[in-house]
Amino acid sequence: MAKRGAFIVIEGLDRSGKTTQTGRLLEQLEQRDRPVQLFKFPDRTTAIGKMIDGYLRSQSDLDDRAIHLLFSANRWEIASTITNLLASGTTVLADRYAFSGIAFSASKVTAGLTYEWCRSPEIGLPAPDLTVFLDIDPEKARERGGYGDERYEKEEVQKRVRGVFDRIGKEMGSRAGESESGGRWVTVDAGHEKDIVQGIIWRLVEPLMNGVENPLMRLWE
Ligand code: NYM
Repeated sequence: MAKRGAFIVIEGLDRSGKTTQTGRLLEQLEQRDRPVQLFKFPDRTTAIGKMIDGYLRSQSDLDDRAIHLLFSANRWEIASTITNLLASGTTVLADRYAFSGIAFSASKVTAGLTYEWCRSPEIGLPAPDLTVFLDIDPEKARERGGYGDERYEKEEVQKRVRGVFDRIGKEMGSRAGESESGGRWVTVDAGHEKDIVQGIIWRLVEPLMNGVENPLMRLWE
């Protein structure tokens, strides 16, 4: 039977170099024979994505639970496309995913959303085979030219977000780096030079390039 495509997620704190690294990885993947498709979350082009975009730019205000569910719905509206692409042998690369959804919402101090509540709407999404988390000390990230103007782009928020990502990583990695239904989670120090980070990511991704034999799992199911 033909192997399915691999599902690779790149997560990271703001200013961790995530966009640069995702772009470089996409280029490397495109040089291979296998088809590859990139998804970026939030996908700001859909109707839901436009609401998210307005919220992130502070053009609109939304209830903390409502925006959390919109971020999640923005993944669910693409979930079946991802599943079908993987089945047809396409490698799928995602710039952020459910883990950002949990980390950013659970970090909102005044909202009081629990980790479990934030995770709940993400349960059942297609599970990545590999998640690379680009970790950077928020102080170092700030020195890289400052945060932008969008919501959450502040050092104290990033510190809390980093704490939640750490929790997710520990939970995912609790079975010797291979969680039952969440795939492999690898934290990479994004404080290194760009080329070094790129090399580390490629070594993790390359073994998945010939496709994956095991069936696609669903997150936390
Ligand atoms: N973000 C992203 C969330 O709060 N929840 C989510 O589910 C996702 C996918 O949106 N600061 C936040 C993290 C970022 C912001 O992401 C936009 P980007 O990668 O800067 O476009």
